[in-house]
Amino acid sequence: MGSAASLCTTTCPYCGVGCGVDVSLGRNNDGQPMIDSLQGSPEHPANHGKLCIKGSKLQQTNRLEHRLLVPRIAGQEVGWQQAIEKVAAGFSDAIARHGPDAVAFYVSGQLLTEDYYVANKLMKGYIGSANIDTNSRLCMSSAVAGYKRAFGADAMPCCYEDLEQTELLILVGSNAAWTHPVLYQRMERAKQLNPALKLVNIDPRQTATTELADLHLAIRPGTDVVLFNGLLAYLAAHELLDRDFIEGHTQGIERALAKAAEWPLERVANTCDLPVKDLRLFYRWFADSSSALSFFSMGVNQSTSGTDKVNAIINCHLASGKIGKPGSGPFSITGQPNAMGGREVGGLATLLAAHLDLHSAAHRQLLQDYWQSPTMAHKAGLPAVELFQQMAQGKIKALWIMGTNPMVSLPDSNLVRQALKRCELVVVSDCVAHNDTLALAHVQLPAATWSEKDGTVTNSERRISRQRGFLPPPGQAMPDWQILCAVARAMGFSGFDFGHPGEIFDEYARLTGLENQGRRALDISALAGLTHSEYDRLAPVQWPVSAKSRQGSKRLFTDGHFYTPDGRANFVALDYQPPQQRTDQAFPYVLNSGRIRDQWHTMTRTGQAAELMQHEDRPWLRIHPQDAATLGLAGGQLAALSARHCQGQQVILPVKLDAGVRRGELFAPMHWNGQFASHGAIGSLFAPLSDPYSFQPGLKHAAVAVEPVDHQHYGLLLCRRSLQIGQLTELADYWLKIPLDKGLYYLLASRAPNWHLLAQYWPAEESLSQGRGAACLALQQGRLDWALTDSPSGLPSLPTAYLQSLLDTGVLSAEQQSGWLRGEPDKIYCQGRQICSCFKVHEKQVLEAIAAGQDSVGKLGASLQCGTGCGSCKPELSRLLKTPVQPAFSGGQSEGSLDQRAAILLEEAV
Ligand SMILES: Nc1nc2c(c(=O)[nH]1)N[C@H]1C(S)=C(S)[C@@H](COP(=O)(O)OP(=O)(O)OC[C@H]3O[C@@H](n4cnc5c(=O)[nH]c(N)nc54)[C@H](O)[C@@H]3O)O[C@H]1N2
Ligand SMILES: Nc1nc2c(c(=O)[nH]1)N[C@H]1C(S)=C(S)[C@@H](COP(=O)(O)OP(=O)(O)OC[C@H]3O[C@@H](n4cnc5c(=O)[nH]c(N)nc54)[C@H](O)[C@@H]3O)O[C@H]1N2
Ligand code: SF4
Ligand SMILES: [Mo]
Repeated sequence: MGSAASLCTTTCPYCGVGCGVDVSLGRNNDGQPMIDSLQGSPEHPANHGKLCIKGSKLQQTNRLEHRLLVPRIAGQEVGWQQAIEKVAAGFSDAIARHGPDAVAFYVSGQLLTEDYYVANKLMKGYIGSANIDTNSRLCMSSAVAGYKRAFGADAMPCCYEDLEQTELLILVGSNAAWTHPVLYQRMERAKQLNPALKLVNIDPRQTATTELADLHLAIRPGTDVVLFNGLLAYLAAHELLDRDFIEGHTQGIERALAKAAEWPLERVANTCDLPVKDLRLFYRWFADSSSALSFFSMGVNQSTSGTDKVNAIINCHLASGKIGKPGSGPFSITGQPNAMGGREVGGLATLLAAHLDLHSAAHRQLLQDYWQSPTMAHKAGLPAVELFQQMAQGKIKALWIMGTNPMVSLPDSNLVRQALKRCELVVVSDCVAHNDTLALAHVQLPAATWSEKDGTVTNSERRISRQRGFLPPPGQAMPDWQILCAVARAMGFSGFDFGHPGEIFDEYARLTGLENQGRRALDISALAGLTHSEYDRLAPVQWPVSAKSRQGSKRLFTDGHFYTPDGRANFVALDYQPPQQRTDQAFPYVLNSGRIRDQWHTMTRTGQAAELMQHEDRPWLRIHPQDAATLGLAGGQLAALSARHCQGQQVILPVKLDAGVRRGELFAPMHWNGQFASHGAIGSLFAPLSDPYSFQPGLKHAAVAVEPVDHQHYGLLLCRRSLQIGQLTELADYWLKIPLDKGLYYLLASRAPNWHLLAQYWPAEESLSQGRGAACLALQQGRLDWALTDSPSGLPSLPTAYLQSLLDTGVLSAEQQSGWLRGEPDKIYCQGRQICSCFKVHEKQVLEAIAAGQDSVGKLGASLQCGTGCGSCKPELSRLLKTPVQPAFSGGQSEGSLDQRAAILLEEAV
């Protein structure tokens, strides 16, 4: 495989931890550069050499066969020039006919800062509208709004080192073990080094993150404001306020305290549904610790009271002076790799650019002069949810979506579909050839992606790092900033003649310093004027990077000065607002949603990697065993979910019993979509209701009805190539698609299955079907072409390694054939779920090792290697160590029995 490897350092394109990645490059047999191997950069301050499972599998998700390679108009391949002209003319025409506010960009926290900067400049300074919003609206906007209310700027004060320096780590609405795994491992290490460090986990569910917690507050969803108001009241009642800090650096505490005083301990306990003794313990710990860090994420932000939740947390830090000091502060953890960069350049409908204020005439003029642009947006544009609502009413005529998949990720996806259908011109730039949004695009533009494009991203601790391009973009794919500049020029605008991303960065860096003099938090003017090669070599650095802080800044507010007009931080007086999506008799369950360990969002990349589908191969609906019993649902069975606004349309998911979910609540993953499931996309169930300050939708709290669905016939189809979606719909009522290394399988359910159609889709040389039920095997020259097995009672579960082995084998033996037809996989494959994806260690091996006396995560690692690679599976290993039940595996992999065992195990832990 090629000549001597060269090394390139870049940044992981997944989460906001922002890990450095060292890539060894080689050449393939055609002499083309390719990734030989990759590992975490030991020098990068975010990860010190660590990567989680998603980062370490980046090679597998960078596959050419799924890429969009050529621009398309109405499904037809066209050249770039034609595509650019079409987009430019479409936008110019809509603006000429209906004004600048009739067009919009919907962009992404997964773009690079340079892409984002150009998109924002084009929309605000040239088109003259602020209709540029982003998927960060669904992610970070409550944190932005909360910081601005309290500090006068979107300025996150903390840094990762605080994880090691704090005495009390409070994880609020974060499942960091799965979503920010490298930081979670830092927490684990910090606890090992300092056993006095306490960790509190505030989450309605018991999650992998709870494993590390000294205290789990399984809070009633949506009541975080009450919990933190209660803490503020407790601090005041026990005279634990930091009077010097409050008097010297804040304003408004009296009103905040008056509101908090309405929340004595018992009332908090009642509303949050928490034991008084746990609350008291938490409050005592907060008061007694000389430092405390609130690490918060989507359980806080994605709420119709998300901004208030953020301020309730900040109030407590201000009141106790636990801010601007090592180990202390309200630490908003960003989800996407560059949600921060987007906020910095101002790529949201409610911002201007680079921390300049959209509502200040002086700032608008300053920016217009700087850009020398023909116009300037002067009022807020439409935030994401409202943008699509207005579009559904015909008010948006042209839309350009970049790097996001709103058909899956926005609430009320039926409305999103109507909106896209109503919009006259829908342009989508993406790196993959198919997703649910691309399916509705008039123009599809092939974007270059990670490993092919150059620019910067900012991680959760304000650290700017370079993403570096080291592979040529495939086909005609181009970096987003280049596509944007080409369209801007075709629309007749000057100001978009950038030849290199470093030139964009330079323009942006200068802007942050413009008439700043310490007035705006964001200042990276010391990075202006870099040569291309200095930009290429740029080392990770935390903003501000100004004349005063050339080496960057670890923490903000160390001098107690904030960015409000009087320099004081604001307390915010807060009332409790219950979640807007209320349950009632008809829709009695709260549906919570979020992430699983090995998938990234809408699966366009991670869904391609067979290894990342093994940890959870289907979208489990997690439900408490007693609720399941009431509903007549068994583990593994399918359940149908509906919400009032969905008008009878259902989402259907297989059930997993989980005593770590509260009664009356459900949890489902956000990832599945129309490419992987017929009824698995949950976005339609969430009503488009948003926080009044941040406009962030409440994606953690839908009101739904649940009922069992019995399709009567269930099958697993193993095959070498995909079926068209139309074929699948003919074949069965319900399907899920799961990739394998050289092939795939479908899980099917149907009231009246049409299995016979398979023989028409894929005529076989030889087919065997003397098995149970509809089990059959189609062979080509003795090799498996496709194979079906069925089950009367629920979606089948067969070990992935077994399915893969049937595809990998050449001519199938008589034994293998009859095993399939009897529905009995070879026992060597019946190892249970894969727990460790790095070393492919399965549940049964772990349980056997535990039975043989390996009684710690470390010992399991020493004997099986599990947990010694990326470490993402360590919380699960630690949970298995607590299981009292010994492995009882039969031939197949019965989810029912695994579920029951998991339920027992969780119940014991509760
Ligand atoms: N594996 C993986 N990692 C990811 C991503 C991914 O897709 N996959 N995406 C990245 C992105 S963009 C993001 S934004 C982050 C998200 O990272 P997280 O916020 O950690 O992940 P989520 O699973 O969305 O939600 C976190 C928790 O909020 C809890 N929660 C729900 N309602 C409430 C409530 O009312 N109060 C409290 N206190 N908690 C509540 C949920 O039960 C859930 O466990 O993950 C990033 N990392
Ligand atoms: N129910 C529910 N819904 C949610 C959430 C939830 O917790 N629950 N979480 C919300 C949150 S926090 C987030 S961040 C969103 C995420 O939701 P999305 O942003 O919609 O999800 P992704 O799958 O990350 O979409 C990114 C798209 O960009 C493409 N892409 C990748 N690289 C590039 C590139 O360089 N250029 C371009 N042009 N395209 C590229 C990918 O192929 C993919 O299609 O989902 C939100 N929706
Ligand atoms: S924690 Fe994982 S997904 Fe996040 S940046 Fe690091 S390697 Fe990438
Ligand atoms: Mo996110």
